[in-house]
Amino acid sequence: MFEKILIANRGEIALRVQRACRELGIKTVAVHSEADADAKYVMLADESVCIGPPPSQGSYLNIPAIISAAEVTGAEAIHPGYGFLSENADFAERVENSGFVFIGPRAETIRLMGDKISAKSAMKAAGVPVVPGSEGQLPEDPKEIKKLAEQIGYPILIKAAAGGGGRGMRVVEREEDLFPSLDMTRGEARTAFGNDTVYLEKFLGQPRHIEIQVLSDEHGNAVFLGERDCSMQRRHQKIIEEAPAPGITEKMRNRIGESCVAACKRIKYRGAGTFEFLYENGEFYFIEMNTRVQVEHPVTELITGIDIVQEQILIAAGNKLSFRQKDVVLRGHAIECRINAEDPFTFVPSPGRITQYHAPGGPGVRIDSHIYHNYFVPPYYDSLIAKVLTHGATREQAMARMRIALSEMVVEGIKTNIPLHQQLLQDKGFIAGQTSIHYLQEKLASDKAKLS
Ligand code: MV4
Repeated sequence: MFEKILIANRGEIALRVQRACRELGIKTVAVHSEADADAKYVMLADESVCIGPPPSQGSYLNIPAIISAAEVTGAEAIHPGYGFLSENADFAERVENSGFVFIGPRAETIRLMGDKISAKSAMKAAGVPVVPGSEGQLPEDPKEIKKLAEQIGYPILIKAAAGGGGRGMRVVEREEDLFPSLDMTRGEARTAFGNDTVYLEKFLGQPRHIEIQVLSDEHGNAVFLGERDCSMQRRHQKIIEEAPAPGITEKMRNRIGESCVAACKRIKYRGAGTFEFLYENGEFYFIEMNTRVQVEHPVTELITGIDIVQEQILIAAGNKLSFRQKDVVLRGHAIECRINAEDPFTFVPSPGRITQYHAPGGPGVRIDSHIYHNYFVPPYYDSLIAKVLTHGATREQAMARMRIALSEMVVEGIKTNIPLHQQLLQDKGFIAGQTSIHYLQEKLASDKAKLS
């Protein structure tokens, strides 16, 4: 097992990874920007290294500074958390070439999944159901492209191969818009990603976003840990996640989960991973795979009792998974509310000093947060300040516990989206379950219309 791990991240996930290390008896190195010098996870780490100025480009994205920090502290492995360098194949490669273990998949796997066309074909070949569309790159001949679009059937969605997470997409409703839209999407992709490769998919109008969590070791063992429903989002920022996904039967779960496990084995996946699906009319369609730990991983931890971050570390150290699929039992229901430092209805970021902080507690409540009384939320990074999670025997109990937790939570000095969460926990559609990815946007628009 490793003796010392460097955590190449900040905020709540830096603290989360640190706690996993501590439980495994591993020493931790925090790296931080000048803006995070007084952060809780920096104080609590065994060692800390300042790696650069506040903007991420010079610090949390500064590969040489992070590798130097690992060298001077004698860390053996690097945990990238989520965001920042977590899905950067070049970083993973440089970490390993410098003699450290990257806690995540091999660089080549990250690269495979970073290209959405190659990710999709790998998954399709492994028997994972994918969204119907162009297979591989588009043909050169415009007539062929037109024919392909017709076969897929309008509306279609043009996606950039280097996109993902909602960047580089365009819906095409009618054939006459096909080529202008292709030109625009290619141009934007070239500017944004330096890669203008695009592909086509059938556009799904009202899908839900359901994802499967997997763990896969270097000895050919893989398991799935059920699914999460992440449909409650705005502009590709998830705000509430839950597990299990409402309305998904055990039979459907096992079928899709087993296909993900088969894919892990086929590509020799290493570590924790998430298969993202769109779910519509009773069918799952793969869209992307995330090769990192995700923000919402704790909802899965609450219903499985498995510590996903500890498992990532154990797998990276070369261990075999200590349990099998039959040992994975889903218990009850879990919900996560992402608490952001932002205006609850305009979504404008609200950094600044927290002048009062009281965390909720009680049965079935978990708080993952790095904030504290008098903490200054810096303006340079994303606005997530806490994840409030509740677990209950049923979805109703988890929701009731969430209402109580939100009512107990006090964050003053900055604005937060707690009032939005409180509204959503009273919302008939959300309470009924199975809402689509467009639900929140539509609710916000209709609430606004009612006000005027
Ligand atoms: C789609 C789609 C509809 N049809 N693909 C957006 C993020 C990226 N991960 C994939 N995305 C979508 N792909 C087809 N064929 C709708 C979305 C989408 C979406 C997906 C998941 C979560 C939120 C979303 C919000 C808008 C659009």
